[in-house]
Amino acid sequence: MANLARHIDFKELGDARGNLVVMEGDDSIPFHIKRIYYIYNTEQGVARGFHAHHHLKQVIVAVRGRCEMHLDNGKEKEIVVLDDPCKAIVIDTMIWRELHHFSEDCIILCLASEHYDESDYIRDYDTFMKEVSGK
Ligand code: T46
Repeated sequence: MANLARHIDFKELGDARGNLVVMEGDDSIPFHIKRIYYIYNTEQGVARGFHAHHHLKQVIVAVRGRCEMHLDNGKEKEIVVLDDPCKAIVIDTMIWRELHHFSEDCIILCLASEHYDESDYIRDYDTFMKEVSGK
């Protein structure tokens, strides 16, 4: 089986009032967090992503609902289901990612190692394949 994403299990600090999960930069998150964004209200049937990053690393977690993350390093492919607010994945550099099958209530939280930089994106799959295979 491919292992394109590292998995992080967060401790759920729940009590009688409800649940609480902590993510700390340079600790349970394996980099200094420079940016946080979240994706929600994704229309049914819509897929997102379809790119890779040269330098960006991200931790991604479905804090509500469910979606599928399709990962590809140019040699192997893997599908990871995100459906647990206590379980995140770390996506390294040069991994093609697509997000599919969002549930209506899905909220995806993304912690990023870099500020937003469009020039870090590889949005064309053929270009990604050439770069990742060193051609
Ligand atoms: C990723 C997946 C999981 C910004 O201006 N700043 C930002 O920090 C981000 C993330 C996006 N944008 C702009 C760029 C586009 O005009 O917001 C628009 C939507 O972004 P994009 O089409 O890249 O969204 P997704 O959901 O396809 O991809 C995003 C992240 O860009 C990407 O790094 O891994 O979520």
